[in-house]
Amino acid sequence: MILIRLSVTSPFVRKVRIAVDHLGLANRIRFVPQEEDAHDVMRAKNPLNKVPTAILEDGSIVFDSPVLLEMVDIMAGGGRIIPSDFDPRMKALTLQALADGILEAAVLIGYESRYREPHQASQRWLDHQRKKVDQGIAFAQTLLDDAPLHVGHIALACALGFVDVRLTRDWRAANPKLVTWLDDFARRVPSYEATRPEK
Ligand SMILES: N[C@@H](CCC(=O)N[C@@H](CS)C(=O)NCC(=O)O)C(=O)O
Repeated sequence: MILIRLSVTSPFVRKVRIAVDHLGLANRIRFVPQEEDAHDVMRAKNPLNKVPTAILEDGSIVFDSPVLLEMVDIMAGGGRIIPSDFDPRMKALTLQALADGILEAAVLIGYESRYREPHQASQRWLDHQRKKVDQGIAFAQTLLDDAPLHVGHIALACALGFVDVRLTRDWRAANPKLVTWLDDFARRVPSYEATRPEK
């Protein structure tokens, strides 16, 4: 059994939870709840100290979320959520990279107040990261496709969900196509609602 430390608030872990559910791999991967790893021993296996990190059956460590999505895709036979052909593969991976970039910026905005004293907070730095979030979301709207569910879709849905919960930034008014897309995603992928973190 492969172990992954569960964090109900991490959008990067959410990506993996959705992929595992979609690919029917719940019997091969266990998300370990925080109570079973109160001292964060599993996270510490990753020298970057980040989740998601997986511990394989032989004890080896695999991270980060794009790599784990590749891992579960291969476990499910390959070509399931990462298309095999060049064009659709590049599109899916680029959308995933964009969504992950939005997430990294959003996470850094949160860390500004978590890890720095209020008087140290830099408005210039926060604006720099917010610009990435806003520009990233606007660009994502131009990359939408009708392809079967892939890693780009999963990452984008998790990024928008995280912006809603953590930044309370109104991306909807300027991006109506994305609103429709996300509603449709939530309908098609039941694990999206099931993994929604509380505000
Ligand atoms: N690029 C990584 C990002 C993972 C990440 O930033 N996870 C956050 C939680 S949402 C974390 O563990 N942060 C702790 C830290 O940065 O020290 C991925 O895609 O998995």
